[in-house]
Amino acid sequence: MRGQAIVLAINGWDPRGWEQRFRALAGNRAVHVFPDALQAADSIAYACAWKPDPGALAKFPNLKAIFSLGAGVDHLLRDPRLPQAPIARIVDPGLTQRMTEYVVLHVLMHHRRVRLYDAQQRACLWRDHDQPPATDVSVGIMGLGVLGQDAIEALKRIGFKLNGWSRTEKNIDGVQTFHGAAGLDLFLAQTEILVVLLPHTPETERILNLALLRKLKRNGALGGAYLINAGRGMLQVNDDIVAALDEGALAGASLDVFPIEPLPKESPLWRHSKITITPHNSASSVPRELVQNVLDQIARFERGEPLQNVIDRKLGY
Ligand code: NDP
Ligand code: OXD
Repeated sequence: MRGQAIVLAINGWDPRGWEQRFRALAGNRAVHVFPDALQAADSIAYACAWKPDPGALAKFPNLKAIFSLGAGVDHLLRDPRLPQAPIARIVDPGLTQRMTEYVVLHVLMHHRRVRLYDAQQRACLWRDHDQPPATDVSVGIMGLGVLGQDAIEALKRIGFKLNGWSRTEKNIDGVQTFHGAAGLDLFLAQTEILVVLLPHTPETERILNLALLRKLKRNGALGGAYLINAGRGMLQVNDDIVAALDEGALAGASLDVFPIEPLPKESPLWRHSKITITPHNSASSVPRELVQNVLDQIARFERGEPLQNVIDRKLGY
């Protein structure tokens, strides 16, 4: 007997690797790709999606669950016709490890002034600069979920002073934690390197604006404040980041995500000397790692066990 079918609805990534991997591992379960899948619409029970076209998933009347192929779900929730099936997101050790690598890389890049030494190398300039120890430098993580907490463990090992901010109260060993609107200013005032690992929700949209960036600690051991955003582009106001860099509220920024992706060629962010850009790949979703994760979820669901990592639609993450 054929298992209940899957539809892959993927935009913005090459779907071929996902299709091959799902077909290789799905056993007797049919795997269809949107929009061809519409011919078999009634047989589809599971949607595995990344940035599906708005309204696409509503065309499958028997959907039982929706799987985001990434950790974030904002790409699904923006669809006003999204079916009411439960939505599970990716939580996976490989993806988490990638994000922690990115965070450690960029925190150390700012901490050890790599961009400055790059510029000096281009000018054949041999000049040493004061280097505070990590134990004197405060890193603040916005978003203390799966990714934020894993990054914290790696940063802790290096010795940074750690602050964290989340929606609800948290207690994390070795971390000074803050939460909610009431805790935000105090968190920022004690943060020199701000690492953003928040989801995009109505509450977090445009949170990284000039007023917020001006509240970061500029007179700490590093002598300036730095921003690392690997959460979502819709959290940041591009013009405000440039303004913060130009007026000195920020000394540097690493940006992996942007309100419009790919980042348009004419954006001044590309050419700003204090900005480091990566193409939304701090923790890419990799079919060879993640397809089995989703198929395990489906197997669990069909055994009558609860899905894992189901998001709260009202909260938006
Ligand atoms: P989680 O859901 O595990 O954690 C989200 C964290 O954000 C929680 O600590 C939550 O607080 C906090 N948060 C949510 N809303 C608010 C708010 N209004 N105010 C303060 N804190 C808030 O998510 P993950 O850690 O797995 O992933 C985080 C995000 O990283 C994803 O949503 C995605 O956008 C992004 N991401 C980016 C990738 C990339 O390649 N650039 C790859 C993977 C993910 P609380 O704990 O109180 O609920
Ligand atoms: C994700 C992403 O949410 O890659 O996983 O952005």
